[in-house]
Parts: sequence; C-alpha cells; structure tokens
Amino acid sequence: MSDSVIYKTQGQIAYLLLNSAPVNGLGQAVRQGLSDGFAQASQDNTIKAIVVGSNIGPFCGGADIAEFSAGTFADKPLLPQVFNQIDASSKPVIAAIDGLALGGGLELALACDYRVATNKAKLGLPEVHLGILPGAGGTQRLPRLAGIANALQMIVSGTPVSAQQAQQLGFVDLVVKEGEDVITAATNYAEQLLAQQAPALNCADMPVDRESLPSDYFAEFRKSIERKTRGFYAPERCIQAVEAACVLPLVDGLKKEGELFLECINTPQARAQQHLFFAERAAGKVPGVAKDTQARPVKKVAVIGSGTMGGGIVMNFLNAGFATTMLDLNAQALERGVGVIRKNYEITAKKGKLTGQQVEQRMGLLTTSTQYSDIQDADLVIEAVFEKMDVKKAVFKTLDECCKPGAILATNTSTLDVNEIAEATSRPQDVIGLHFFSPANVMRLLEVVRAEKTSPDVIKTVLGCAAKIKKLPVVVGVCFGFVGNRMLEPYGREALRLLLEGATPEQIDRVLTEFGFPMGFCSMIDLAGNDISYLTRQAHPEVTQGDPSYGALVDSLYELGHYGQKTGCGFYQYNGRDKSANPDVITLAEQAAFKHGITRREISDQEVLERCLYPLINEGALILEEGIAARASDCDLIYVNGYGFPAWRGGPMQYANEIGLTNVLNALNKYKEQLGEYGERWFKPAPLLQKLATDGKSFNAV
Ligand code: 3H9
Repeated sequence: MSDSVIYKTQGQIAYLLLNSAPVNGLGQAVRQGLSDGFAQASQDNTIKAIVVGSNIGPFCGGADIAEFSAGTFADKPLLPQVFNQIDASSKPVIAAIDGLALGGGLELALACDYRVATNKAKLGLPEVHLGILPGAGGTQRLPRLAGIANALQMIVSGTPVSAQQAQQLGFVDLVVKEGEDVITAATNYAEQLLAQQAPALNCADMPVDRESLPSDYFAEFRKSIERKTRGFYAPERCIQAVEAACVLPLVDGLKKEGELFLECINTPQARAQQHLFFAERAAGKVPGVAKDTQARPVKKVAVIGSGTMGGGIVMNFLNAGFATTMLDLNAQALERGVGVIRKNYEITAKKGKLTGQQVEQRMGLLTTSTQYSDIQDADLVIEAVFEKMDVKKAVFKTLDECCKPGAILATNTSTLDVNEIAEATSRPQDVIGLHFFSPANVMRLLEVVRAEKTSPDVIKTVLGCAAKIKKLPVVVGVCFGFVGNRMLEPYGREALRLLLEGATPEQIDRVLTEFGFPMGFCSMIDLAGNDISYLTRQAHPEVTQGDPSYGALVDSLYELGHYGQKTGCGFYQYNGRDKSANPDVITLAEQAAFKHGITRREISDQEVLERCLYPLINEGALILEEGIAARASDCDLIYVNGYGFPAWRGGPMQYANEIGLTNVLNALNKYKEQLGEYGERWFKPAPLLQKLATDGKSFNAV
C-alpha cells in the first residue's frame, strides 16, 4: 500500500489514515491507498468496523486540484469508484473529521456510514468556486442525508458549515468536544455501534424527500440566485445534479452527476476559476521575502485621515480586534468620521449581522486624536489623506518625527510615487504602500506597494496583518497607478476614444456587461465621478503622452459640471435610480471628434471589446516586463477582486491565455495600422507579448 494512506488495526477496528501533506488532497496515490486499504479491511474477518481519518493535518481538502489541468484526475481508481466501494461496505465505516472536510473530502465522509467531527471542523462542497460540481457523489448523497434544500444551498453557494450545523442538518452524528482526539472519539463511537450491532448504511437505501418542497421549488431557487451567478456555468449544473437526486435511484443519479461533472471540467470557466485558486496561493510567495523572515509585532494601529477611505480602513482593523486610533487635525471631521463608522456598524446590526454588544466592542477599540504625539506607540500607521504629494510628504515627515523606531509607515496612495514619499522620512525601509479599494471595509483587494527600500520584514508584517483583516494582498512595485489603475488607464482611454469615433455610452456599457463586467466603463465613471477622472489627468499630464484628444469627452462634461451620478448628469442622465441616455453626449462627442480630426463611423461590438481589453492586457505585459508585478496571475487577482473583471474568465491575463496570445497580438497590430498616428502611439505590442506569442507560450510561462 502507498505511504499516502496508513493502514493499521487495533482489535476489531481497521484504520485508514490519510497521510498526504498539506491537506490530504485526493490524488491518485491517496485514491489507490484508500481503495487498497478498504479491500484489505473488507477481506479481513477479524475486522468489524473501519475508521477513516487523517494521520497528518486536516481530514481532507478534497480532490487534488492540480490533477484537473494535468488530466490525471482520470487516472484509476477514480474518486467516485473508491467512494462507491466505501458506501457499499458491509462493515460500518466511521469518518473521523478533524479541521476540515471539503469537496471530495466531504464526499469521502458522506460515503462513510457515520461521521464524527471536531467542534472546530468545517464541512463543505466548494467545487462551484472551481467552476465544477461535486463529482464524487456529493450531489447525490448530501440531499439524502441533509435534505434537498440544505444540500442545494451548500452545493450552489459553496459555503461550508460548522460541525454543529452539520449535526443539526443531519450529516454529522457526533461532535467532539474541544481538546478531545477525534480518532479516539471515532473508535469509541465504532465500539458503541458494534455493541449495538448497528448496521452499515447504504445511501442507495435512503429516500429523498421531494414531496415536502413546493412544486416550483427549483424554479424559485434558480430565480433567487440569478443575479449573483450571472455568467457562471457551474451553478446551473449543480442544480441539475441535485434535481437528478430527487428523481433517480442513487446509481443513476451518480451517473448523471458524473456526466455533468465532465461537462464542467473542460470549460474555460473551470480553468479560469482553478487558475484563480492557485493565483491566490502564489500571491503569498513574494520574491525577496524568505519563509523565515520575522514579522514585526502589530498590536496598535493608527490611521491618519477620517474621510471615507480613512474610516473604511479603520473599520477593517476594529473588526479584527486591533486597538486603532483615527487621527485627523480637524476635530469636526474626526467627529463626523466616528459617526459614520458607528452608523455603518448600526446598519449591519439592524440586518442582524452584528449584535449590539459586538458594535460596542468594536467601537470600544477606537480612539481618536488630533495630535500626532498620541500615536507615537503605534506599530502600524496608515495615511489616508488628500491625494497630493506635498500633503502626503508633510504627513510622512511628521510621522518620521513622532513614531517609535520600527513602526511601519504606510500610505494609501493610489497614484503617487511611494519612493518619493518614503524619501520624506529618515527611514524609507519602514515605508510601504497599502492601497485599499473603496469601500475599504468591503473590498477584499489590497495592493501592497513595495518601494525601492521597503524591507522584507515590513512586507511580511503587512501580509500577516492583511490576512488578519481578511484582505487579499497582492504585492506590486512602484509606477503610476501601480498595477490596477495603470491597467485601467488604457481600458478607459479606449472607451472614451471610441465615443469620439462613433460608439455610444450605451453600446460600450452593453458590450462590457455582456462580457461579464458588473458595470460598463461609462457607468463606472459616472459612479466614481467625472471630476476625479479629469483632476487625476490634470495632475498627471504624462499619462496622455501629449495626445490632445485623450479624455476630450470627459473634459467637456467636466466643464459643463456634469460629474456623473452626484450631479444627476454625466454620460447618462439620472433621475433617482432611473438612468437614461444623455443626448448631449453625442453632440459633445461629435464636436470633440471634429476638433481633433477624427472621422466618425459605425463601430462594431467586437471592436469595442478588443479595443477596451487588449490594450489593458498589453499594459499587463509591460507591467510584467518591468517587474512591477511578479507574475501574470497577480494582475488577474487584482482585476477580479478590485475591478469587477468576471471571475469566471480568470482575469485579463488568463483570458488572453485562453483566447491565445497570438490573437491578442494580431489584433493590436491590426489597430496599430488602422488607427494611423493614434494607433502608432497606443497600440504598440509589448515586447514580452510578442515574444510569448511567437514562442507559442502563455503568460503562465513568465
Ligand atoms: C473536488 O474535491 C472535486 C470532487 O468533488 C470530484 C473529483 C472527481 N488540491 O490554501 P492554503 C494546497 S475539488 C491541491 O495555503 P490554508 C494549496 O495550493 C476540490 N492543492 O492553506 C497550498 O499549496 P502551496 C475541492 C491544494 O490552510 C497548500 O495546499 N476542495 C488543495 O489557508 C496549502 O493551502 C477545495 O476547493 C487541493 N484540494 O487553507 C478546497 N487544497 O503551499 C481547496 C489546498 O504549494 N482548498 N491545496 O501553495 C482550500 O480551500 C484551502 O487550501 C484549505 C486550506 C481550506 C484546504
């Protein structure tokens, strides 16, 4: 038997202990080990019951995800075969679940007859997040054990439940108290079962209770998830599999589940979502930051600035239990800022997501100050003041004077040069960028901007803090806009230019939302405010590279005071929540086109999509070449988690991989030629893109 599963016996009980670090993924060797162990225990007449547990780490994190792209998930024995073998056992099988049972891990437990779990265990079927469905019996066995509605909810949301919840739902038999050993508990449980002559249970004999649900149950369920799952392929297949469980005997339901699983596994969506899974893990591995780099202790946090951004950042730290000081020189603004934080918590409490006591606990961690001397003992200081270099430098000079040695000094700038800010202090090694995304208490993405002299232990420390405040940190280098806003620039530039060439805001937004963005570029600018876009461009004239037509339409709207939603007019007109076309936009676009010598024409949807997306991808290639991002998947994480790029497309770089880099390159060259001087200026393919395309490689090769 392989070392991946340890087989041992004690008295009349056989143990199959998964032994494959780090999470007992169910790769081929583990499947083989389980199958062999089972056969051995079944044939041994002295063995009366079998315990399946873990020898190392958590119970089981599911199928080995890396095997899906490699194709080796289909190497025998197949996971469903092994689980069917377990389910059919004539001897009672008890799963001993420590830590977690996810995906195939839970399916393994469901194929057993009884389940014992530690009280900290999490049990779930998160396959839908990988673009697939539970393909080893989960969609057929869970409805039988936990009921259709509970199973459907768990499978389609992918959200795990606690051991206690699982017990209430009926698929955990015993929850083990804190500190108790789960294998010992499972052994005791097995002995009780044997003493009672309890039978082995076969899922095939368990009925599915469809009758207690209304006839339109599935139709209503589909409606309820429609908005949230727009564009995703797997959720509908999950539903179909559970529907099958309602009408088919287990053996046929499993067959149907297998077919649906295969329909999902070879889709671009499954590749994209699995790409993002590994991207998140890769982002934690930062070049130059060794595994053994010691993080600095962080107990006290200070945030400079009590505006929307400052307040949102503060909330993250309060939520995670950090004593936090909000500092603002303006006492009134400070009071307002505290009021907004309290109000936000109270709204959450009204929705039942926080108790009144939790609100007070969080508010109790907050102190305020108008004086820098009050934050001299802070371990981490985050500046969130007005986005102007002089203002930021003055803040950092003061922080340098007042903060204790070793304090980490972070800036929340989204565009400014972090090296320059760092040089305003005598300790540039302690300075770093922490670019939160608005609303800062909601958005998961955190761009961690590493300046030239930022020390590795500072990076290590902020990555640890980011995990505590439940953010997804992605480390990037210094350049205008870092990764996210820098890639956004060409995307927006082309959307605006297309308006001059003949597209309408409605067309652009439709094409982009059909692609999968929650909102098109024109609606997004209206939401954020045209004035922000205008003022940023004024502050960074270098971005336009002297192109006089750059952003011309935004300039016209800005001059008319049409800043977007906040003024009731921008690319669209707003009447409360109602949005309609702004007829002036076409006139303004025609005027700007005339002024800049642009001939208006009919623009195809394909051109809108290619011209918005391909320059963004090309910018990503330049970013990679310059080492601003360590890997293409980092750009993808930033785009999916900060800019609404559809997760099911895996991010812009993965999308390019999927459609082929040669196609992206050819299209860029086509527009370079077609668009004359404008094309020459803006459609030059990045050398890295050219090289990878020529070599037949993808961005994953970088
Ligand atoms: C499935 O089961 C399909 C079946 O229904 C049907 C099949 C026919 N595979 O996240 P961490 C690696 S689909 C491969 O940093 P944590 C991970 O890449 C599966 N590798 O630790 C990382 O490697 P590295 C359904 C995996 O403690 C290391 O383990 N299951 C897998 O923060 C540590 O991971 C899931 O979707 C895997 N299944 O979180 C669960 N799991 O060190 C996916 C982990 O080289 N996994 N790795 O970077 C998770 O959600 C989290 O990893 C987990 C641990 C909660 C388990």
